[in-house]
This record gives sequence, structure tokens and C-alpha cells, in this order.
Amino acid sequence: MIKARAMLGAVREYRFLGSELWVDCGDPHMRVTFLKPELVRVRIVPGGDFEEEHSWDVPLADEAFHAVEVNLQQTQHALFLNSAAFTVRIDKDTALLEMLTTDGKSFFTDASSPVWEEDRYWFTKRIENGEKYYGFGERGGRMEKQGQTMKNWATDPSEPHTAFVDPMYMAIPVYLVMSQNFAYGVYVNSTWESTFDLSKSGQLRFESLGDELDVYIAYGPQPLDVLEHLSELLGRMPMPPKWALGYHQSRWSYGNEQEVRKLVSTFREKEIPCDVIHLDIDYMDNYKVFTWDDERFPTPQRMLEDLKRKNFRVVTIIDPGVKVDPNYAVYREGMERAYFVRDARGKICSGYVWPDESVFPDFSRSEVRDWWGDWQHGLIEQGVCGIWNDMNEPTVFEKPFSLGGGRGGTLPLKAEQGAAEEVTTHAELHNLYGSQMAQASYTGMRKSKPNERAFHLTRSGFAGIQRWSASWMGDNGSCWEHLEMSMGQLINMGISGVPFVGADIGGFFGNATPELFARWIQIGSLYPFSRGHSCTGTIAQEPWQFGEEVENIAREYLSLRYRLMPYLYSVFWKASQRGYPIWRSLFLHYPEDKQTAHIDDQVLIGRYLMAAPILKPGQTARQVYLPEGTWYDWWDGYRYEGGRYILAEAPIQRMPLYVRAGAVIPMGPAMQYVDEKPLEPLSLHLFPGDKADFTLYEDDGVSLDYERGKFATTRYQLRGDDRMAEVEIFEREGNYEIPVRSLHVILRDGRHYQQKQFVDSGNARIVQFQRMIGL
Ligand code: MIG
Repeated sequence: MIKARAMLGAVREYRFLGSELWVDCGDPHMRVTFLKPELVRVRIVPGGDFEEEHSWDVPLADEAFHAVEVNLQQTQHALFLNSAAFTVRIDKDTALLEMLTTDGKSFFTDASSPVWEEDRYWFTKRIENGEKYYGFGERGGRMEKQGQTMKNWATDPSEPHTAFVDPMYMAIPVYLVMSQNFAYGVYVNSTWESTFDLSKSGQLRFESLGDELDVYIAYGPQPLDVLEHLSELLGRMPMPPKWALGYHQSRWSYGNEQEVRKLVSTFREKEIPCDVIHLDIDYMDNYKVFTWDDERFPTPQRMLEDLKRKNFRVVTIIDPGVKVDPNYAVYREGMERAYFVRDARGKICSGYVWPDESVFPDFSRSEVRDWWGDWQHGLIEQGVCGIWNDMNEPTVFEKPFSLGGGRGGTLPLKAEQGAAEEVTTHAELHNLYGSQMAQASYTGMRKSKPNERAFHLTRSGFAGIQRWSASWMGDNGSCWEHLEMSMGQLINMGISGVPFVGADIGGFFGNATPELFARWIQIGSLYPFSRGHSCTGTIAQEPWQFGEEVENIAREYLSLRYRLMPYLYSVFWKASQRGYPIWRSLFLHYPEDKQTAHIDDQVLIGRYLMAAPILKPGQTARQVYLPEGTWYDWWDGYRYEGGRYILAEAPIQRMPLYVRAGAVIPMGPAMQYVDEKPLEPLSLHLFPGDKADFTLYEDDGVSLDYERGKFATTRYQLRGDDRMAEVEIFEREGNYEIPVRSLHVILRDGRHYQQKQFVDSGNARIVQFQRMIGL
């Protein structure tokens, strides 16, 4: 029997301070604080010694929220803390917690008392009938997570990604629950190693190292409302530079300047749209960060300028490991200033990564982050446009790679990190290492170019990583299972607060077949972050490497991405404003439709567009679920009644794609790179049916002026009935100047297209069409 150090007892005393309730329940003390009517924070700690704030805290401080009115009621058995949105009930005999909706449904209810035992604590929550569990950050396996045990510990998994791979690179203790007729979400504020255990039916168990149980619960009732509240707490993605929404091409590695120049000219010759080239580790001199190999890349600045002139941006990889080499300035400086992580006895922690023996900056200290940003400045000055952080779990090996590397691990858990006044162990900050490195890098770029948006990509990160970075799902493989896995993975990342995500198109390890690549680029062209990448030693996987047919497919789907840019960019804006995912599971928009609960082989891109990619070899048709309502086939306009499965034809050239009846999708001309041409014409594709409301967002795409209000929004409202369809175009708002342009309003009424043309000078107008339904 485990002897508990502490458990909850009866409520002995309580104090109510307006929006916060303090409860003494035996040894542990509890604080329940409403930050918004829909967001509550519950902290419980033995002895009642609540933690001070840390500089590295992820959630927004309580003081940043406006105080909310809550009222306290009590009965003989319980205390009830009521906000306008929901109630927290504390049982007087046991101090167990129950959350209640206004119509009395329970959620996030203790199954038993939390327990504190030695260096850890755990809590258990009842899983109510019919609940479904999503999110939990970056995982393998299916979208809905009951039955799984999921560890939060940033790791480079040594085994291939399967349904069982766990943990992975990111640690994001955030989840969303769909209950009977409402949704709620949870963020557990622990950076320590922790585990969500859903293996026992009817119960969620969370166990973490550390002492203070600190958990935030957001109530919907709609799932998107939950994501909005959680993202207010954990932060949202800033608008990325628009070019970062273009296609990215990477491989390990484009080895020299000629190869890169050839690569970019091939994209343009073949008219395959592309904006960004990634340089993997071999551009560096002996893998020393912030250097160039001067044989492979003798004139980086000139190369970067030329590429920029051709409208290609370059992103370079930067790993955290700094090569131990007294002749290397980054190492020397970091040593002199004591910026590298040390163990408790003051010895620098070194280990083996690409540069051989390396040391690791302590990114939890602000002066170290600034220093790193300053080193990065050189690359930015030379013309590098974005930074890609890899190995930042951090992953550290036992032996030199020339001797096989030995076991992959991380820094010693007892190593010390943090500023002098808040020194703690690596064990506590490990999960933040990737986020803090991304923060250093992102902030550094912002400092280097004060009025430019920064693009950063990271492999590791913690909750809130979206404030600094896009992320990709690490080392997948060129196999159908991984194409399929990317769907649920990216959907769950969005639910966990990280909207700008992608997986390596074509697969990293191994070699894609033409068919696999074709199917992958079809859906990959609609990934929020769309990048092809491939491991060293594999076949070339650029879009033209698989023959003409596949090349044409890549061109067609990437061109579609670029034509959809006005729509996509507006969906990104929603993500930055509200924290809504870009890639959305069907249940986020159809929470009442229980069929959608497990569908992770289809995805909504924004509100209106639904992709149903082919994820199996040899398939030329698939089952597609159409939620309630009417749907149009994107390609041929065929109209379907939803609330049922259909069989979709999908010859190799075709990825099934649908639009909700009741959609406004703004599109632009095809382009070779983002903003190659003005939005001329702006095409407004209308799909009549239900009412639709869409706001087009426009700004200069590169500067931070939008933060000071320099942007334009245009609201469109579609309505009508079986006989007519009408779109109301509201007057353009905001103070970003848009030249007069032509506007094509296109009614896509099933197979019938009707088009009307106007001059668009931002004025309001109503455009009407007679429908030809049934003709
Ligand atoms: O030890 O930089 O996930 O994208 O190409 C492998 C080389 C290190 C792992 C990354 C991958 C990258 C590779 N890196």
C-alpha cells in the first residue's frame, strides 16, 4: 500500500474574496479563482503554501483578467461557487470537486481525492457517459484518445512513429472534452514530467511530479468557445508573414549553393508554386551554429539576395547544441558569461549531437535568450528570412555520432536552470526548453527587423508554443500509415492551441512512391504549414521527381492553395484573433452530429471547405461522411444532402473536396509565390444554401503595421432561398489601402455557374442571382 503524504479532508474553513474562494480542507489548501465566467483556476497544495509566480510561467497571470462576479451559496453538504456560465461544487465532507452546467450536468468531477505522495501528486476525474477526449498535444494514434496513456515529456522518439509512440517532441497538457451537449477544456499547469492516463474506463487520471496541483477549466458550451478561452489563457499565434503560408521545400540537405540555385529555378521553370527553401544542417561549418561552410556556401549573402530577387525566402536550421571548441566564438562567449546549463556542482553539462561534443544554452534566462538572438542577427542581416529549431527537446546523445551516438536522452534532470533568484532543476524546465529556445529565436528576429513579422519553426515546445512558432511533427516516414496519422495529429495540435502545423509531405524516412507522393501533396497542399522534406540518403522527393503525372498533380494542388490564399489568410487571422484552429475536426462545427466524433480522415479547413483525402494505396474511391446540411462537390458542383455517407470517386488526380452549402470563399489568381500579383480579380465564390457569414482579412502581409490597425476587413453575408441567392457585401473597414480592383462574384449553384463583374472600391453592395436549382 502506498502511504499518502496528503489527501483532501473535510472542509474546515473557507474565505470568500469576491472572485476567489480559499478552502482549508485538512492539510491541503485549495484556491478556486474565476478568471472569466467561463474559465476557472483551481489550485490545491498540501500545507497551503502556494507557489510564487515564475518568469517562465506560461498562462496569463490572474491579474491580467478582469475580476468576475461570482456568488457563493451553501447548503448543509456543499459550497457552490457560481459564475454566469457554470458552477464549482465543493463537497463539505470530502472537499471533492464537481463542475456543474447551469442545467445541472456534471463535468470534470473528482472520482476520488487527489493524492500527494513523495515527489508527485495525482488526481482522478470521472469520465461521464458519452464524453470524448481530444487534444493532448502531439501524439500518434487516432484523434479520440480514450484508452491511451500519454506522457508529457518532450522527447525525440527513438522508435518509428506508430499508434503507440509516446511521448513525442512536444509536451502540451491541454485537452478538450465533448460531453453530451456541451464542451469543456482543461489545461494542467505542470511543466514537470506528467501523464494523462485514459486506460481505465470511466476515469481520467493525471499524475505529475511536483507539489502544486494547478488546473484551469474552460467551459464552452461550444467547442470553439472553449478553444477561444484557452487561447486567451495560453496565448495565440501572431500573424505570420504571408509568404510563410506558401509552399516550403526542404531536404536534409540541399548541400551547396549550386544545388539551391538549381532547385529554385526548377520550381519557376516548372511553374510549381513555392516561396521558401529550408537549409538543413549541412550549410554550417562543422555543424557550428551561426556559421556557413564556406566551400558549400561561399557567398551566402549574395545567394540570399539573388533568391530574394526571385521571390524565394530561405529558412536555416539552428540546433541548441553549441560545439565545444575554444576557437569558436559562440562557445567562448557562452563560457565566459556562464550561459550554458550546469549541474548542481557547477560542472557544465556536455553531450553529443551533430557538432560532436556540445554544450547547451540555458534558454530559461532572459539574458541568454537575448544573447542567442544577437548571434542570430548575423544570419538575418545576411538575408535569412526564418529560423528552424530542431533537436530542442533537447535531444542529447551519450557518445559521438562517429561511434554511433549511443542512447539518445536529454540533459541531466538535476542540472540547474533559471535566473539566480529562481534556480530550479532541468526536470522542472525540460518541457519548456523548446519553447524558450523558440522564444529566443522569435524575439531575436523581431529585434533584428523591428517592423517585420518573424517566421519560426520548431520541433519541440510546450503549451503556448504558438506565441513564437509554427511546428512540424518531426520524423515521420514515407508510408501510408504516416500520411493517415498526420490528419488526427494536426487536428489535435489545433485543438491544443497550435494552429500553424504540418507534417513532412512525402514522409521523412524512406522513399515515397509516386502514388504516395501524389496523395500526400494533395492533402499536404492544404496543411496549415505546407512543407516537403526528406531524410539524407533517401530518394529526391521534390514535386517533379515522380514523373509527369505526379508533377501535374502537385502543380494543380499547390496552385489551388495559392488561389485559396485570400480564404486561407483570413482563416489564419481568425486563429490569431480567436485561437480557432485552421485545420478543424468536423465535430468542432457539428458538435451535435455524433457521427463526427471519430472522423479523423476528413478535415475542415476553416468553416467551409472539407477535404477527404485518399490515404490508402490503390484506392480510387472512398467513403466520405457529409455532416447535416447540404454539400457541394468542389470539382463538379454535384449537390449532396448530408447527414450520411457517400462514396466519392477519387482517381489519382482527384482528392475529394467539398464545400458546405452556405459558404463564401474568396479566391485570387494562381501565383508562383505569395503576392506575386495583386488580388486582380478578387473572386467571391458563393455556394448557396444556408446562411453564411465570412470576413475577408487583408493587410500588407509582412510588416507589423496590422498590430496598429493597418488592415482591412470586408464582411460578406450570403442568404437566400431556393429561388434566389443574395450576397451582401458590407463596406470595407479599416485603414489599409487597397487599390481599386475588379470583383467577380460567382454563384456556384451546383453545376450552374453564374458570374457578375464589378469594380471593387470597397463600397457596400448587394448582388442577387436567380437560382436555377432543379434545372
Ligand atoms: O538527427 O537536421 O527532425 O527534420 O532533417 C536528425 C537533420 C536531426 C531531425 C529533424 C529532421 C532533420 C534532421 N534532424
